[in-house]
Amino acid sequence: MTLTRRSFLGVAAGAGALAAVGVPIPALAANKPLTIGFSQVGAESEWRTANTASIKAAARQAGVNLKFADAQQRQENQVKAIRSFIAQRVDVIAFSPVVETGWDTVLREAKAAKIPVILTDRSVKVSDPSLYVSFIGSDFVEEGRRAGRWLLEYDKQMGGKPLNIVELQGTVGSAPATDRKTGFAEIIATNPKLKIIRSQTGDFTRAKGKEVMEAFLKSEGKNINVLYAHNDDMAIGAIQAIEEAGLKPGKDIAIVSIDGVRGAFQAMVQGKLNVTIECNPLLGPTLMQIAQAVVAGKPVAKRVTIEEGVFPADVAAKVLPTRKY
Ligand code: GYE
Repeated sequence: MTLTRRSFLGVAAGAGALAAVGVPIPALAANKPLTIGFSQVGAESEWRTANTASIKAAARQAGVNLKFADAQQRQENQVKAIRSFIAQRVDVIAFSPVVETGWDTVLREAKAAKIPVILTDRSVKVSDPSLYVSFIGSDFVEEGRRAGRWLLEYDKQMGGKPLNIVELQGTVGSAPATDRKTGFAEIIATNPKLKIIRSQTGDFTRAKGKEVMEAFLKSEGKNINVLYAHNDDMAIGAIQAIEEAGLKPGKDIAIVSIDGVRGAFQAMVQGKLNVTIECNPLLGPTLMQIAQAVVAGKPVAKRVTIEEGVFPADVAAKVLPTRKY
């Protein structure tokens, strides 16, 4: 079942989906505060900082006892954190998986311990979908498509000329990197004049975005017309590299990126970034609602998606004061 965040509440109040999930959940003793163990990816981006703040604030507000672990972008740290949550017998385990594969064993351990698992932000590829009860997060393929559609329009405005694109990918093996690449490629394939000439990971960080963009500029120089960055932080790092190479970001090289963080809006106001595709990190309140529903034995949606927009540079100054992250 696919739901938007707005429609989620109605469904949580409905009846009977827990049986479909297949994990028998022990009832919580009345008045005992809910304990959630949360394993976060790391602190690699502005998006992630906002996501962590949202989860911590929502837990406080809901009176949830949150055990928070930062994995520093390493899967092995997440596996350790999940095992430790199992040993501590938390009520719910939630995590944002660094990469998509390699989770079957540890999630089977959680299931054997009868601890429900909720995925936030990023998805996993597992052989048995009953290993998690719900996945709350954005549609990353659609975000990639939105970036691609923006570029088709930009190309029209440029008179339909051929455009050479360089791509800064997110973390290798992560759902947002794989899906944002796929969605973008699907759309630009409809215009043979749009070509990706270089594509490499910048691991979702500013420092690596800058470093990889420097390498692209060294080998391709003025051949580059467009940068597609899988997140705003890498775009912001790349902007610095472009300026240091004596070129104008947003003009000599058009830049499209994803997230919609404050730093991206500031770059757009300065004319250095052309568009950001929104990816909403404020998942905390929804996570708390789903976790509470699960332990109360109420039905929850297997998939909760988030509604998001596209913000081109010409609306940036107006929208910036209203941004919450
Ligand atoms: O786009 C990026 C972060 O998983 C959606 O992770 C998230 C991505 C986000 O590092 O900035």
